Amino acid sequence: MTTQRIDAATQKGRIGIVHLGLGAFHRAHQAVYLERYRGRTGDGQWGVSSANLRRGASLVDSLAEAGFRYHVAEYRDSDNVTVREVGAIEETLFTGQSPDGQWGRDLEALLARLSNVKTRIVTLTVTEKGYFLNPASGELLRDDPMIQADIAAPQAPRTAPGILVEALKRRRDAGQAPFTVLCCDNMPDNGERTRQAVAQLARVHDAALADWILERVAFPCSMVDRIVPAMTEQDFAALKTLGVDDANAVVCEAFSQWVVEDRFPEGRPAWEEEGVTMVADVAPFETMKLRMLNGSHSLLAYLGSLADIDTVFDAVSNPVYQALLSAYMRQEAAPTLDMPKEIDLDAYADSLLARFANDSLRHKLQQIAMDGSQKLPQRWLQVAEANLACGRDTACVALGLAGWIRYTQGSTLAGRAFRVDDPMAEQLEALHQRHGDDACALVDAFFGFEAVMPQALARSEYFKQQVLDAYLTLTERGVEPAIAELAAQGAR
Ligand code: NAI
Ligand code: CS2
Repeated sequence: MTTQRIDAATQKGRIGIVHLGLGAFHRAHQAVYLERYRGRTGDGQWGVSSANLRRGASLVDSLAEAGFRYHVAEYRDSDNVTVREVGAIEETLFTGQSPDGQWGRDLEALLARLSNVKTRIVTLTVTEKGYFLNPASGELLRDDPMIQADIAAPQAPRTAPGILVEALKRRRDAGQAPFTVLCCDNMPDNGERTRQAVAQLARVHDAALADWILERVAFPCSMVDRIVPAMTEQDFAALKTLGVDDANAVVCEAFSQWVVEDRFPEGRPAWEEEGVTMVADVAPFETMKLRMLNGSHSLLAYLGSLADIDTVFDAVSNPVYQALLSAYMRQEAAPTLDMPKEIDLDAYADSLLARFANDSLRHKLQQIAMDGSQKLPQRWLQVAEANLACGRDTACVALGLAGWIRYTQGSTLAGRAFRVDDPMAEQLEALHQRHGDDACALVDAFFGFEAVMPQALARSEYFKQQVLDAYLTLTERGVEPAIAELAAQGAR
């Protein structure tokens, strides 16, 4: 085992960035870029205040107790790891619901930090569901209880959009310039979606504020990429063998990529000096990654879970699944992409298969399967829509969608039950309750689920039949025969 140790930069600085969503990815991606930047330049103006708005008070408090320093183990493979101590986070706050039922323990501290003119950038990793947008229409979910609470009490916001509205209101009322909002979640056009969520919520009470936000606040888009699985007991044990006993540590792959739309009117760190790609238009990179990497991840997540497979590594170690990913990436995802000529999508597909085969990451399929209703439109459904419009193949997405439909029943093919972790889990369960014993009616009901299914796909009788055929093969014969059937069709 080759281990490189890198200590955190010594000096603390001034907070210039607030992050919403203190999760594993933030600690392994944005904070690492800032740590490297600060260690190399000594530039102390971009310290981070990180807040958790939901579950996660324990991490907030344990990081504070550790002086806000933690470790990131970047695995090239199981024999080569870099252990980096990160100190870029200089404050942690919790605004979610405490055990006593109260909300907003540190809300005023967060709003004060956001209102401080030294805060010039706000970044977010609150998961795709944290923006409270209808996945198909992009409209704010105004009937969601959390959004309803923010509408009822805008000065005591609970959601990310609500916090941004109140903070921007305070900045405008004080005659101050706004901060730049940089979304780092896996959504297409993520900056614009964040902008829409914030402006739509602001408009409920204050149209002038909504207009000010639309005119004055920059919401650049970004594509983010680093595989950062949720920590397991084995991960912590492996770190201890490296001499790292840190409850706040995260494990990830060595690969990291960040493509950012360069629109920061209030200034930003010189991220490009740390390998971040600053561009005018992120869309091609974002679409490529969401469809090729994340679309492949979701194929493994639902089909592998139904077959009781535990991790990404376990799944791609099976040639049947590897062949499915290769077919999906090269024959269905890649043809829908419009990339700069220097981008080799075949080589990109090969690189993704190699990353998925990293034997040191225990990336649970169940984690990737979470929130499918929020993920599948940009990962698969837009791929199928584009291919149908051009008469190209849609068999892989059809099989994946059949797998997701069966997955939302909440059990593997062998009958092992699990909880479906999705903000729309209740509506999805109701479809199974109503149609579960009639595959045709069930698939029809999912095609009528407008919150997820785009109209153009919902109207395609050909695609619906393809999904039904895949569903019947899957449920009657199993996952690998269904994949084999798809391969056989492709060979015909
Ligand atoms: P995590 O579970 O460690 O952290 C999730 C964070 O989101 C937590 O801070 C949680 O409190 C917050 N959150 C969840 N629901 C929320 C809501 N409704 N409102 C506000 N905050 C909410 O997950 P992780 O690994 O940090 O991933 C978070 C996001 O980062 C992903 O959803 C994805 O968009 C992005 N990402 C993750 C990658 C990974 O490999 N883990 C890679 C690339 C992007
Ligand atoms: C994964 C992503 O959980 C999931 O949905 O597909 O978090 C994936 O690990 C990252 O996008 C990789 O950059």
